[in-house]
Amino acid sequence: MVWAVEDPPFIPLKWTERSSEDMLALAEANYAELAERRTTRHFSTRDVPRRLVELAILSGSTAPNGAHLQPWTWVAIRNAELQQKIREAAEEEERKTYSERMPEAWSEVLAPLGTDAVKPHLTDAPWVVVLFKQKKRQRPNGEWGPTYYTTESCGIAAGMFIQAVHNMGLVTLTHTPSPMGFLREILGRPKHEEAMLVMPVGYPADDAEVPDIHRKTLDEVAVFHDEKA
Ligand code: IYR
Repeated sequence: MVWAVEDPPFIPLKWTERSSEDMLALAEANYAELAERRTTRHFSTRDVPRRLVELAILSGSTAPNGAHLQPWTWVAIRNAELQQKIREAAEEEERKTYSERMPEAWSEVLAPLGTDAVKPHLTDAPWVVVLFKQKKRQRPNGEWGPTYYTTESCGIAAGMFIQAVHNMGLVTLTHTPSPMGFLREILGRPKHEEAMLVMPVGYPADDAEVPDIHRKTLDEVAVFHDEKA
């Protein structure tokens, strides 16, 4: 059976033209807001309403993605027991990573970030959101097929989630315990889902700090071939 739609339904794009002044002002304001975002490892235990986390997940899920398969599952956890379990498992892996698995080329670039195997954010933050990428999908005929550009899709979704969290006045941290197989087990996810990012969400601790590091300049990150106009 062929499921391709011969003549898929299209609807008009909703789009409103903005003045050049408005565009520039919005672009500047958006950049200024994003430039203030920092990743901190120091979370307050202060609670965050569930609706805010739902809105961050919905925002992340607006991401463009491969074949519109939306290949993500967000597991949002506000449960002390589960968070403790995840922390213990993550720290066990991280202790091995930091003491045995991490080559010097890696540890030398992590040194300025002050990371180590101790992960208090996993139990301090009121919420921990784990993003799973769905490597397969069930076809209408019941067979399993691949998803496409799965990592790219979930990476974009994570970026939009992070932006949403920042924009609502909270903080998050992209934590990547490695390997992360334990998350599928603890959270009871199916085999075709693979944990990709662990993102505690909450208020920063009163004494939260961030490393004194700086972003590359536009010239360092971009190349323009700007000869048309
Ligand atoms: N996964 C470890 C190590 C780590 C790796 C990178 I690359 C970072 O930018 C930060 C940490 C951890 O989460 O500590």
